[in-house]
Amino acid sequence: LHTPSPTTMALKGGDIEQHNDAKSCWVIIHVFELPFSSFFNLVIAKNPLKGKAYDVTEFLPEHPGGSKIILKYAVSNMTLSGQLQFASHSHFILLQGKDATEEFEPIHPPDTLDKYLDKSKHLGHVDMDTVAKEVKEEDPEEAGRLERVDQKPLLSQCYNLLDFEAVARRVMKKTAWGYYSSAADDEITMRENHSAFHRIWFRPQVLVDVENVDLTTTMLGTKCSIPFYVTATALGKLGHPEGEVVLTRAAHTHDVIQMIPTMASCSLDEIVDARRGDQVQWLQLYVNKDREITRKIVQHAERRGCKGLFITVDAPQLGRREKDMRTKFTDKGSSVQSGQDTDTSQGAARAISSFIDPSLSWKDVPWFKSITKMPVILKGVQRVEDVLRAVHAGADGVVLSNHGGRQLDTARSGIEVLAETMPILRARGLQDRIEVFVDGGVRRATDMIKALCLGARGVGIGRPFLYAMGAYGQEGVERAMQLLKDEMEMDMRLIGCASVQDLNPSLVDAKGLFSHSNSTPVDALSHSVYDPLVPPAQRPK
Ligand code: 173
Repeated sequence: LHTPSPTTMALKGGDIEQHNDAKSCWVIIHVFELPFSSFFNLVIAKNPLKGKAYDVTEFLPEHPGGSKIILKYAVSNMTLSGQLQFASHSHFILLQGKDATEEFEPIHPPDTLDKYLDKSKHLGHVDMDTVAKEVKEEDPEEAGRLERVDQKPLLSQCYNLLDFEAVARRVMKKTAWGYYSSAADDEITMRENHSAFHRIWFRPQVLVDVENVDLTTTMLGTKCSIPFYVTATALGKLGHPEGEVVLTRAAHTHDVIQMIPTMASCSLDEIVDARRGDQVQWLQLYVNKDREITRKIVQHAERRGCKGLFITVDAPQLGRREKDMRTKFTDKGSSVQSGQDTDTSQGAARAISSFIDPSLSWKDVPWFKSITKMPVILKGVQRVEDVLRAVHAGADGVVLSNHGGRQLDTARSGIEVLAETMPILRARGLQDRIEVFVDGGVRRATDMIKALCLGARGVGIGRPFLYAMGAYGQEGVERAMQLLKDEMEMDMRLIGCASVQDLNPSLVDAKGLFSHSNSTPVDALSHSVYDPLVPPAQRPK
């Protein structure tokens, strides 16, 4: 078996097939462009795919999803698409066979393999006509889903952000819904995030001239049309074949800021390239155990124009999301490498999160400040003590967040932490030293306004835009944003404020916010497992 020179040889499928075990494993990666607004299966049928082969033998043991899954595809002759990403020891690869596209493309931005796999492992192009075709298995649930897609409500029938969630639940692929909608353990924090807003009541002021209402504000020095930003959410291509760039385009339409996730399906460059005009983006950062990788990501993002660095600090380990675990990426028991476990049991996110450094600590904050001029914001702060620490560590901001309820279940809502934080910052004269953001559970403009009244600069919104994107694409996201603007304009009039600067704590009653004794969500899990005593139909005589 020879190693062909990358430049001169077009490999044949047969060449690759021989390298199908842990001793020598070659894979074929398809690189192809997705035409605008097509779906995977159509795209694959229409576009002749171009293959590139890689030798991933040495990488097998490092693959966060286990080596078995790679070998499975190597053996079954399916093509793989991979991408090395920010994993432990420099990279991870994921695969994309013809029928694995939907499962694996979301996890692998298109530039990763070329970027991170040593050039000597790039074997060259493959003549795809010589590669055996894999017959796609029928997914028994797909027909039903397509029917629901056909029957989904008109976009104009969606009147609020929760409507998109209801539609998305019916029309999204199960893996996408499982991954996006899941949260940690009993999902109590996720529900609390939204219901906490219901424990805040307005104290509107009357007889204020609100003919013209100004919703604009600035966040980290950037002017934007309304005080929310699209927060970072991973794996955008699970919900839409084009992924995060759809959010970029909608954010441009509405002049709102987008936070780019480390774990995007699109590459950072693709998301940056999708920017128009003076549109502003921030970078959300997962810190790699290998700080050189992190430094490269940060400095690359800065060179490409990102205007803020949001370091996620609430995820030294990813929370258990059981819904996601149940709709995990399946490696249906191939046994090509006996003795080596494939850890696909933990759901989409956990399988690919092993690169995150659990040793990240306050000691690291100065280093981040030293490698970038972007403002540094800590995302996922959950108590006032840590807000104060962030100020003293020189952070430019914090996001009071519990990661959409996806990390520590029964952690408090961001809005509650905000109400705890701001009076103390004010008492110490620190309120202008940092910008305070909140995310989690924002579904209505009233939620956003409450956060602003309590002192937030802006709020992050994540899932609702994914649902809007999954259900209706870019138009859906744009409508979701428009609905928030419409709601906010009306709410501002009704509370008696003509501009965002006028929002202040006297306009809300948040006394009940700290009470955790009511509104505990029904513990659905234990309810449905518990079999109550059923009285006999007829009492024995
Ligand atoms: O919440 C998440 O799912 C998340 O943040 C994540 C982290 C690492 C990989 C994928 C997703």
